Amino acid sequence: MGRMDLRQGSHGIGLRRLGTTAEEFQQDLLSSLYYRRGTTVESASPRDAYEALSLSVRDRLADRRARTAAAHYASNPRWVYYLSAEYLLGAQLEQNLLYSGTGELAAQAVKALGRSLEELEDLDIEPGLGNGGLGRLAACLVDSMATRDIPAVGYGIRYDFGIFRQSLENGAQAERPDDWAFQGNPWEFPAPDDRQTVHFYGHTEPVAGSEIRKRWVPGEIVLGEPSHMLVPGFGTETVNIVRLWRARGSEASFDLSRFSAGQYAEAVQEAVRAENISKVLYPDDSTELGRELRLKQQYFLCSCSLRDIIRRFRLRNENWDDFAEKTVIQLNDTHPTIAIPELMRLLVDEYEVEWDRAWAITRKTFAYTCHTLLPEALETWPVHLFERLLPRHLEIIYLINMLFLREVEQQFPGDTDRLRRMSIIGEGDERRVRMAHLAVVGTEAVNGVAELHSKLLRETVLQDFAALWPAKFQNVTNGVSPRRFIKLANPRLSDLITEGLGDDGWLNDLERLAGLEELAGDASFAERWRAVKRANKVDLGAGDPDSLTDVMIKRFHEYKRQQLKLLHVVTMYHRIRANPGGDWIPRTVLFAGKAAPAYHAAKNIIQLINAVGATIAADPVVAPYLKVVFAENYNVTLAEQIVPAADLSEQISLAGKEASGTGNMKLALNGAITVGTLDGANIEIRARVGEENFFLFGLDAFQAAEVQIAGYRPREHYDRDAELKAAVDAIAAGTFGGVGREVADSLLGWDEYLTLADFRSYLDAQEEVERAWRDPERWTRMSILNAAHSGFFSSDRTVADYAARIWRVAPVTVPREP
Ligand code: OX2
Repeated sequence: MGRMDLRQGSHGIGLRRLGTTAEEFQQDLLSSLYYRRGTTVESASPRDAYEALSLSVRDRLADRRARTAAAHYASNPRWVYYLSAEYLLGAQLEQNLLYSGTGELAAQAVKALGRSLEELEDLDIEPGLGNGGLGRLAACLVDSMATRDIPAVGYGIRYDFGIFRQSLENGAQAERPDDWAFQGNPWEFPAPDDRQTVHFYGHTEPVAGSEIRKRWVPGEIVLGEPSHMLVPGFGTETVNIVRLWRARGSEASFDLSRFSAGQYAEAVQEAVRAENISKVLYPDDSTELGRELRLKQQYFLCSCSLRDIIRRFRLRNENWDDFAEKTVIQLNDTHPTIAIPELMRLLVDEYEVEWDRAWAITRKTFAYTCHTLLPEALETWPVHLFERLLPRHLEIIYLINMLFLREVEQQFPGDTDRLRRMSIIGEGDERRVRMAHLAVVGTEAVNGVAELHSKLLRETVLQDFAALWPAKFQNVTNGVSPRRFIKLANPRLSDLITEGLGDDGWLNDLERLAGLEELAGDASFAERWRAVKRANKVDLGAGDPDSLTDVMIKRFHEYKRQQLKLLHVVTMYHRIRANPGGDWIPRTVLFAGKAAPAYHAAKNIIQLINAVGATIAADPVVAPYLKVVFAENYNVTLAEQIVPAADLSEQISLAGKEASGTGNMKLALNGAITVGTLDGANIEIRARVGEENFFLFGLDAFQAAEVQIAGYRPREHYDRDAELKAAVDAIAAGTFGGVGREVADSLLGWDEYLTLADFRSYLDAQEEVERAWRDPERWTRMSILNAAHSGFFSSDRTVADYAARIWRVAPVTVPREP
């Protein structure tokens, strides 16, 4: 009661204004140190100083957060709820200093504590609650939603352990747990009052007087406790939140009598089982138990979030018919798809809404973003697993499927093959629930993440659905946050751009980078552009700053083809050895990325890269020209260091496999030139920066499919191309170490992603790269034009697209401080 009034400020109690001078900030910092850390200037540890600073910065955003909540409450707007199993938010301190405009004040204030800002920033550990592009996209989108004043909440899981920490042991990937919040997380607000109860297992019972409604008698009850992190907008007052759920055992899960009897492990076993749900990001799913835990996580996220969404809806609304008007729930890939039957269950079983009405509401509420075309990435769950874990949801899915297939049958009478293809239940050796089908059936809009990807979704994987509902399918090309990936990552370039364009308005209106085009021909501007790149390379320290810095930074996966880059490196090595006096261009080839712990082939490639790198480093003939660096533990923070220093951006996936890519955008924005295939968003990058400013090679998606259909024989390429043969032979012979044989066998045996087919074309493109590099004026011009024409790839544009075409939401302006 009081809570609501306070938010509206009707009690007339205003917040004490936080100061804007260095002295006032210093006062706040001291209060944080004394009152919230309970220590003193004399005895403060670096950690104390970091926490006190973070809390003081957080306060400045919390202020705006309170005003945002009040404005949202008052306007009862249509909300966007983003459901995602992953968020890669990146380090928070640097971001929040920027977004709260307190960087200068903070730098001065920490000096008074005898500390430097840089030193404290090093203590700011990023929450690694995601794997790769999908998780970082979620973070960029919430950033841009706040920047565009869209009322939004991002929902996710607060994993105790994020993505593993990667290190190299004898060149091979080793994994250690990422206990990211071990020392606490000053950016998080716990909200135990908003905890939710989640059910698992058990059985269902009929409800007297209803044929449809059921009562679910659960076999396990778990609590979901939320905490939230602030998501400030840039250049605006809005501060949204990301709300993360953590699993806990209920009070009843601790067995006191067993504890008293000395059975300590047994006494807590139920609580441990509950807490395991949010223990790790993507537990290994190579076992049945692992798969069950993943589905449990997914349901946990969806059940908690939906109840929270409904709670929020009911603060200002009563009629269920308004629900879809006030709510749009975006599913980030199939992981949260179980939210669809869960909303049906809540409406039908708990709120007694009639089935057809509930289904109409549900379908209108959800939208689904698909991020892949790889069949193995489209999730399916065994029916028997569902039956055991979520018995009521399986019943609901069956009913949804039956009604859906009836709809198909009406459109395409007698087409049983089509019914079989489209069914939500796949009939094979084992019956499985196809989550992507459920996601298409239960949503109002489905989108891919780049033009080509969306087209291939319509024409291949989801072809039957596109025939049934053509208007449902859309494209929304991905984007990245220019704040994080230029302003924070590359302050030198930001300053130069701001100077060149006259002001920093480009930071939330990125198309304004086009103004750099004029400056591309200005010799002194170009000179400074080059100097920025060089200084960034010196900072990175990966290799000679005058060498061509060639970067491939992304998850390790065979479709992304790090092995193709490796074949190129081995070929350069052979060439230099054969002609040591040649006019070679010095290159630093930098790899970074993690392989899934159970993905043996990808781990082999990592190991081989390091073996090749070591051989080259030890070779006095080759080492002056070629260096291979593997940067360990790739994460957002490391990306922010590498991206500004890159000259060449490797985007060399087999065409038709990379849904979009977003690293490609970050690198182009920072003036790296792409060598790439016609895949994902590369196509759109090339169209914008101009084909003369992009090094294209390889088969296109159509040709790649044709090659596969005609029966691909990698050996034909190997037999025909002496340099390719030499590279593969050297790898196979163990010239660089033990795992070479396995990698070579896979390349010659089946080469699923046509590495050998694209090899020669890739080498030709690399020659073009070297021709351009030999002409520094030309290279710098290309680099400037890449940045100038990458404005489209701001996630602000992506969010504007979603808002206009899928969400149909309007911004809500948050008033400034009175
Ligand atoms: C990734 C895609 O592989 C990548 O191409 C895309 O840029 C990114 O999502 C953001 O859309 N898991 N991660 C992805 O897809 C899946 C599935």
